[in-house]
Amino acid sequence: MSTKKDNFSSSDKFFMKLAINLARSRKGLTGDNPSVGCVIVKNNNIISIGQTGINGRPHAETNAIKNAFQNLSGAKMYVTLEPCNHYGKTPPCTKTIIKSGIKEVIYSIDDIDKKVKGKTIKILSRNKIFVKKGLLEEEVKDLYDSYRINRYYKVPFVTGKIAISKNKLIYSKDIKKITGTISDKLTHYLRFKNDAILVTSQTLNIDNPKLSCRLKGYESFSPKRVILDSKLKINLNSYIFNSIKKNNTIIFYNSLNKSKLKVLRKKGANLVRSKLNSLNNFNLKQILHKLFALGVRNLLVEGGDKITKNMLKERLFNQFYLFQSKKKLSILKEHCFFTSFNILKNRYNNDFKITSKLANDKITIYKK
Ligand code: AOF
Ligand code: ZN
Repeated sequence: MSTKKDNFSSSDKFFMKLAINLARSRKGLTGDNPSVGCVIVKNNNIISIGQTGINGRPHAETNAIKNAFQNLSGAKMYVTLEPCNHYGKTPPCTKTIIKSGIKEVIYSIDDIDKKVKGKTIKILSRNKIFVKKGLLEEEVKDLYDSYRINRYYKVPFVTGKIAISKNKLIYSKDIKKITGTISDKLTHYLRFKNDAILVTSQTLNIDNPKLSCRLKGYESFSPKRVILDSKLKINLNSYIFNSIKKNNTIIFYNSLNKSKLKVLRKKGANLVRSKLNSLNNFNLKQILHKLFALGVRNLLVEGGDKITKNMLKERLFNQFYLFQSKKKLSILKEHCFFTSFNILKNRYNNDFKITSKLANDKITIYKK
């Protein structure tokens, strides 16, 4: 049945929602390419589904067409993004769709890639395939937030994350954990969904973190480690130093410590010399552009107080996860306060904010 407002039926919405879920579940894992979801329906029954492949290929439509367990002639395809119509690293999906016998395509929004944008309707219509677009646009636009940031600004989509105690501490010596085990799972999920994770050498030397994804079965999706280490202070006994492998660690530095550079190079770290500003800090925007050039599309910053504050001030977070525990930490020991609570609240004052409870912790997601 069609709703008056947008000419799409409730079953159209149902199938597109499924396509959106397929795309969402792979979001962050498709490298350069947007994560697309695709559902193929015949006589109102789902006969196939597809997602963009890990690292971006094959495309969702190709996967769905290949996976179909019935003849596709006369079928209807639902897809979150305009199917591509060009030869990139893979052939055009339009070609595969035309060949398959599918007779109707409903997609949500146009691709922003100039090679593709807006041409698909003409190509498919010319081949007698009926095409409609615009279904669940708002949800799909939100799905492609990182794709837009990547393509328009040539920087990674940046997620910030910090955990604070009831008395707003992010650290107190000898106490490793602030949040509970369920929150940890969310942290590891964020690591799974980002292709790189950034910390400063200060955090690295104090916490000796692993920075890996430790969700069972997803360990191989651990992000690349990015360390901001202007003076090359990284501790050579740290876990991160000892687990450097080719292509898993990028270190930004500004130091002439040749012996340390040699050790790090020998271990396989990707060393990037970068300028400091008058306050002896890196230019964070430059770092983001460099990371993009190195292939990073989704960056998680699990920083300490200073880097978090600087990134907030420069409006570099696209979204921010604040974990608040009910625990109070001791201020009698060496400790560190989170000093950006007000900046965070003010920065996102008029934007999207959602708060939920995870066991004893409160998680607030702020988003532009
Ligand atoms: C689709 N379905 O699942 C995705 C698309 O180099 P290629 O051949 O992989 O093409 C890359 C472009 O394809 C990319 O810039 C984007 O416009 C589109 N992504 N298109 O039909 C998909 N991921
Ligand atoms: Zn395609």
